[in-house]
Amino acid sequence: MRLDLSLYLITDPSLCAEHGLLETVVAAVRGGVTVVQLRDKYASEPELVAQARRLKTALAGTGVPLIINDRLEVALAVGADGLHIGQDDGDVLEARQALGPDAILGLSVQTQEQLARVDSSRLDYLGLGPVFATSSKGDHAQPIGFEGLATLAAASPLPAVAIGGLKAEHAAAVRAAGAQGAAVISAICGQPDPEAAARAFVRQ
Ligand code: TZP
Ligand code: MG
Repeated sequence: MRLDLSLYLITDPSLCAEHGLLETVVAAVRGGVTVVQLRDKYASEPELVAQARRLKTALAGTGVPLIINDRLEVALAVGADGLHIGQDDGDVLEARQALGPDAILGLSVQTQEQLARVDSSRLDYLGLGPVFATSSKGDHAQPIGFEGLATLAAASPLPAVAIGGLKAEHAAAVRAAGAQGAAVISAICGQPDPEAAARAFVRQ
């Protein structure tokens, strides 16, 4: 499965609750989402495994990969397409060895120093940001703006998605800064019409 990072949806349990997690994801994929990441900081392993299984079934045949945030054991239990980890979420080498060579493995990068340490032979993509401050992640790092994004993207050894406070109107600026696409929560989850919200990015 070729990795298309152009519109990367990250789920949030409360923001996606309005229409239901599954319904939100299915609608967003109809609207043009190309990657789905299941992210829930507080769900128990059995809860997350059950959610991941439902999403995996819903995404089967769409060509849209299911990536699990942080929880290697969940990704392994459900045979997810991939895993996304942050700087403090464990070791890239260990994750790669556990997942095998074919899984998608992504890493969040906020600074040049982190970028310089990236083990590109074991990763498939990077998440760069936050571009803007956002209430969707309480403990996010200092926003880097489009200038910081462009600097990181230019130095990135891997394809990258931009993240943090991005809306459909930013899609062109994200690409101009050198990222393959935008990773978003609130611009799609919790919107009155998640399908239309996704489509608005694709049209830009
Ligand atoms: N990592 C950096 S910012 C962020 C994450 C998970 C949240 C992005 O959410 P939103 O609503 O698209 O700003
Ligand atoms: Mg994390």
